[in-house]
Amino acid sequence: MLKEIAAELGSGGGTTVVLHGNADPDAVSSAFAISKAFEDVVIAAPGGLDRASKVLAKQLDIDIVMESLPDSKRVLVLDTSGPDQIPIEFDYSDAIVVDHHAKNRAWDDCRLYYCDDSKASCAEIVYELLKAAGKVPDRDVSLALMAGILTDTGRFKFARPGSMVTFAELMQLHDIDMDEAMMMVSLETDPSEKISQLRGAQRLKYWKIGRRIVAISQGSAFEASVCKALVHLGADVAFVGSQRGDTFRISARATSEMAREGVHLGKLLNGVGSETSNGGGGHPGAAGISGVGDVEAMLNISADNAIKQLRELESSGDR
Ligand SMILES: [Mn+2]
Repeated sequence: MLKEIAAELGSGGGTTVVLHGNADPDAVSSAFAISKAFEDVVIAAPGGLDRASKVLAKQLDIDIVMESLPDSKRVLVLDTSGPDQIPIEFDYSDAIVVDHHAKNRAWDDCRLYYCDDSKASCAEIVYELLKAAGKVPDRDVSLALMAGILTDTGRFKFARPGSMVTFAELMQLHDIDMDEAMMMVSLETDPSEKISQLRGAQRLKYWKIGRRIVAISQGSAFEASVCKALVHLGADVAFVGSQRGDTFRISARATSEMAREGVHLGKLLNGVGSETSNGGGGHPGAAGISGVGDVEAMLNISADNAIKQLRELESSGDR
């Protein structure tokens, strides 16, 4: 079907590429590749771009229409799992949809629906589409597609063999180094966020349980980001909280190794929440709790619970 889509895009008359809301680098790079490979293509992101995409679009000079859909002969929807991901009304019965998320019946009525959910990114499919059209991506397009693959695979953490093969081919095509591709997707942290991280480190308290370290800290903002910073510094489990009036908010993070060993911060904070009649929960490695109370007391209760769990893990590991 990619050959058919390539032929259609190459048949003239103009194409509007439509992207999902808060479009990510995978969506933007896929659209950019199409716009360079075929004539008369306009990229529309009616739901705006995310922060990484804004940087990418600026670096590579990608023109994107934000508000309405321009009038074109055909519409190509990229990287969008369903019509509800596009925050404007439009008639998609005549649209071509190319996606890599789980197949969605909501797209059944469109003209052509190509969905390859074995691909980790839309960029990989678009690269195949370019090949089907006999087009070779230029250096900028290659860099963009690499950025798309990097973001959608969580920098290869969730990559599949195909992602690596495509990425390697793109690297070779124009002699692009890994660090240049990485640069495309590394965002500068806001100075105020950096300061919160530094302050968090300054106010840090920690406990050592066997080989593991539990850390807590208090701040006024960016709790989740400070948590991640503390884990980078060496904590295996970190809780960071802030107080606003009589309410508090706590973020928690654990290394993926801790989560694999059985630590579940979501359950832990849920327990802390029911102990103190507050709401807490989340995932094994990332969780949060908020409510009325004293943040310092809540941080200590959370740390106590984590320390207990780690002691249990230690002793079961000894056996
Ligand atoms: Mn994607």
